[in-house]
Formats: sequence, structure tokens, C-alpha cells
Amino acid sequence: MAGERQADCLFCKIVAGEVPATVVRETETTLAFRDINPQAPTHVLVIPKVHYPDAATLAVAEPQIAADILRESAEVAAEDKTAGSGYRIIFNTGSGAGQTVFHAHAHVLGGRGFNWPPG
Ligand code: IU
Repeated sequence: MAGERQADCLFCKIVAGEVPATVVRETETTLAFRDINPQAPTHVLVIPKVHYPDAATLAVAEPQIAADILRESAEVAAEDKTAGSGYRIIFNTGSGAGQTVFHAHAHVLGGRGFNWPPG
């Protein structure tokens, strides 16, 4: 059923505490933890506790949780003191855009300069 835990999903396992992660924030609906392969001084993933394959699907099914992800992303940036100098919130959507884990997640990147257009 939509939103239910997927047995083979890494991020569902992190939500369940079965795979370790460095958690920086948690709410009733979201979990934020440091990316194991950081691409910037701040690189945190903000995920919904429920399972949807990408951010767009989540936003249609659970718009309030999608909003929670954005709010928590801003809180992460503020806590890491990157908000003042600017930060990025990125939702890779689909393998062609670089998505490798098919449980919705925001990348919060900060603490360095960024180029435009992104790579
Ligand atoms: P992507 O947008 O689906 O490519 O992002 C997945 C991210 O999950 C990627 O940046 C990985 O480094 C990260 N990650 C992680 O933090 N912990 C893990 O155990 C695994 C991937 I596998």
C-alpha cells in the first residue's frame, strides 16, 4: 500500500533503526541524517518516514509531509550555520538525474560555493 515500508529499501531500514545513520533531526514525519558520501561540508538527507519512491510522488500523496521536508531542510541549514551564505535543496528524481535510492529524499548542501548550471 502507498507509503508502507518496503523490505528492500535502505532508507526504510534507517527509519526503523536497522541500519545506522548519523541523525541530526527527527520529527514525527521526517528524519534528517548525514550523507555517508558528503559532497559539501554540510550534506544532510531529509527523508519522510513513510516510503514513496521520489519527492514528486510524495508531494501528490502527502503534501503536508512534503512541506515538512522543506521546513526541516531549512532547519538543517540553520543548525549547520550555512543558511546565511546560501545552500541548496536538491531532489534527484529518476535515475537519469542521478537518483540512486528510490525513497524520497532532499539533499541539503551547504558550506561551500556552488556553480550554475549544476553538473
Ligand atoms: P540519490 O539522490 O538517490 O543519488 O542520493 C542517495 C544518497 O544516499 C547518496 O548521496 C548516498 O551517498 C547516500 N547514502 C547514504 O547516505 N547512506 C547509505 O547507506 C547509502 C547512500 I547506500
